[in-house]
Amino acid sequence: MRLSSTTIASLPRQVSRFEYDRDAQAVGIVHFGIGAFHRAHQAWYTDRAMDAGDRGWAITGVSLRSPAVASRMLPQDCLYSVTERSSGAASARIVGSVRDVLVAEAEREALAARLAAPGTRIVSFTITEKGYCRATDGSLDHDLAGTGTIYPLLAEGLRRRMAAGGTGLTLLSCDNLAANGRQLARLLGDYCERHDPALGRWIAARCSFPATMVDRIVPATTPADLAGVERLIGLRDEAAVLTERFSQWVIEDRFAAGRPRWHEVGAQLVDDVASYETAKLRMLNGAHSALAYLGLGRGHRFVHEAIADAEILAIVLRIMVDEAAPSLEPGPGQDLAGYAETLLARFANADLRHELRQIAMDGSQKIPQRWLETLAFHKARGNTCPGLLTAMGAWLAHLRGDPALVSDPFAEQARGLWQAAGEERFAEAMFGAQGPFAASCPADAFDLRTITAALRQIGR
Ligand code: CS2
Repeated sequence: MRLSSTTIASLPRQVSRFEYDRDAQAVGIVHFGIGAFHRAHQAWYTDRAMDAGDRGWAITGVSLRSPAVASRMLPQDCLYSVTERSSGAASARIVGSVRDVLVAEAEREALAARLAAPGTRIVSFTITEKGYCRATDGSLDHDLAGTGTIYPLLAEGLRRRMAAGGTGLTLLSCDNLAANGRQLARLLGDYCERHDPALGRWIAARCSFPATMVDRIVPATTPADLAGVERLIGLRDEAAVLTERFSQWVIEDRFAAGRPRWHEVGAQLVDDVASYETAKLRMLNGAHSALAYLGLGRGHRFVHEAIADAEILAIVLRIMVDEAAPSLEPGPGQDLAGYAETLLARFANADLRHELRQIAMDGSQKIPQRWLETLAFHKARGNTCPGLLTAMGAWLAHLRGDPALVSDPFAEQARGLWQAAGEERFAEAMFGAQGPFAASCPADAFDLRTITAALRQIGR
């Protein structure tokens, strides 16, 4: 039997669930990118905030590309379970905050109407790094920012809102970009500048773009996971997500038209998220990408296997503790040594079965904020970063390897650079002063030699 609003009553008592009247909740949030991460994170916080007494923050989820999530969620009345797994134990909660799912291109009209609706007060995003359509220097790539991306869809809906004399709203980026709120404001501003400057002015005057740091490890759900959830909850849930117990959400408290009481269910509302965001990007995500490329290079499949490999552990510790942490300015009460310890324990969670391939995806979009900013910091002070340089070599080995295993919008260009430059000069072609990443951090001769040595060793 499938999970739905009819069958929910038959769930075993140990499966926790919301108690609010779901049908009575108005939609307050439109969320772009209704994938596993959003379902295990922001939608889960919003569900618990409504359960704690807040009202009227139901979510319209938007799929930008495939109708797959809609076809999993709609037959279940958009109900789904979040299962937390650690130390062999699993506990599930049914989440009721998602009201409906729209498939963007097929339902443009409904989406524009929802964005313009007076009840919509927050538009949030988990569209991955590449969803923002940035060129390697970080500017908006106008050729990419067309049909199928957030830009024309937002412009259409917000234009309608503006024309109807509607209020401004909050645009909340929940992706792993440095200063994600500011970047979204800038990129959307650039888009409007070209296509509709009056709308750009309306957005700048009426809307806000708080920065956020989001954190929860959410591996892609597998068929075996779905079978496990079915055993746990007694119902088939095609939209189930599995995650760790840990979860963190730090949000800049600058909302144009109100927000759910997320702070009552564990989110931290602060004046400035920068210190949390940078620590997370450089330490957690930086270590993750290193684990992915070093781990795959050494034949591992999962994060917990890679972190148990002593050689990889040594490099990851170096990156987190000796390279990333000293590049950060901790905020009040932020303990970076403790943070590194917690991260190691989270990476070691074997119940998560987090595939390295999932993290290895889209490296070109991730590496500038995860690695190159740390490298640039140390370079300015005359320090070297052997851990990061080794990881960069591992990334090059990955890009040069079996094309079927490389998923990255930059893959073809990287392959072209590799074919033209050969092993000896591939590092220079990528990270040297003329390379595509020069704006983030041009590597010097020492760096290039170290990266090349790592590439040689890993590629053997
Ligand atoms: C990972 C992140 O796939 C990746 O690149 O590094 O998705 C990571 O699991 C999350 O940011 C954790 O909060």
